Amino acid sequence: MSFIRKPTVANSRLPKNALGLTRRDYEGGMSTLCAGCGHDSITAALVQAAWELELVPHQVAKLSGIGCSSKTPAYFMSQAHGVNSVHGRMPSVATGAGAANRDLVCLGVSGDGDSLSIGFGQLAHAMRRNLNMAYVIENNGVYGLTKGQFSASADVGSRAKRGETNVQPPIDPVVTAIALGCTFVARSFSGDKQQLVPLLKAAIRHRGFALLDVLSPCVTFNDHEDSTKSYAYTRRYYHPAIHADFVPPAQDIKTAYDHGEAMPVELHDGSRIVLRKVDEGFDPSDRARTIGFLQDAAKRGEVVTGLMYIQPGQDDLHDVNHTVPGPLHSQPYAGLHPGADGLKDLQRRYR
Ligand SMILES: Cc1ncc(C[n+]2csc(CCOP(=O)(O)OP(=O)(O)O)c2C)c(N)n1
Ligand code: SF4
Repeated sequence: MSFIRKPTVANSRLPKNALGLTRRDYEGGMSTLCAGCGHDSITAALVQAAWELELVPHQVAKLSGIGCSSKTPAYFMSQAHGVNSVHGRMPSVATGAGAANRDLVCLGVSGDGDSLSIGFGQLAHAMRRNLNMAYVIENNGVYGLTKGQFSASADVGSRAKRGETNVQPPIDPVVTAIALGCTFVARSFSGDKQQLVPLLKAAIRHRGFALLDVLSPCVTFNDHEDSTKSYAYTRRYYHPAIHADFVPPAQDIKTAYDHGEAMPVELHDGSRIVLRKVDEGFDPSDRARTIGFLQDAAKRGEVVTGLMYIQPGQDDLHDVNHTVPGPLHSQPYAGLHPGADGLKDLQRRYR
């Protein structure tokens, strides 16, 4: 993983969170991505979200596959655990980490190529199992690292930098995730930190699988006028369907949703995501209507953003499988093996 270590310049005036950590403590190495790449803005939002959530660095696992986007974990929370896995295989690595240590905050960052092409099957099964993780797709419509081929999220008619036109219909990760039963589905834009940070915080606090699709323009291969994943296109057709505020449990929650058409959704730790609907009738708890709403908007070429679907309180992978409470490393040794007699019994059953 290529990164340059950041010089440590101490600034005692930086505000500290309840753990005594500053924002700098949530940063990682210097980015080696192209200047202006949307992925770097998402890194900045991740740093802010992690600092504000007071995440304990050694209790966080950052996971990714392969691609420019999958380099992101090197650029934030350098004190956390990090696995840059194989192309498209991050969900199974995350499943192993999450199954072995249920106390870990699993944070996946990947690309549209990594997630929707080679890794599509893995992603679908992680959602189906309601693995407790936040999964961010840094969606630029191309394979950035391998120099700009169309990915599975490129729109029909979208043109590559060299002029060829994409003819394959795209996979929309948001519609797909809602249809697959994912319990938290949101979309945002790398250039909208105000919307992205609360969505990231809610995704991390959601128990179960949280998918966050973030439009993240590739300035080198896909930021020209024929691209529907460029900064100009996204800014023009950007359509927030919902505004989201994240309210941690310690705050006076009531004042945050006193006015207007607001819908507070309580997450398992008592924090809330307060949703203000921009679109009349949009309800992020109505799966079928949300899919119809998104498909109509897609026909108009709109990029709809916000929390698209949420179903809190569902059983996650541990609840469904009745796993032991606590991480495996804290289990008494005797409970981790069957003992000599138990092993003989087991062998007898296979004879
Ligand atoms: C098994 C395998 N196939 C192909 C590659 C080559 N490869 C590396 S990154 C990548 C695409 C990454 O695209 P995306 O996930 O969209 O990320 P981006 O670089 O655009 O952020 C490909 C095809 C690989 N590393 N491994
Ligand atoms: S090639 Fe594209 S995706 Fe990769 S770092 Fe450069 S701008 Fe970002």
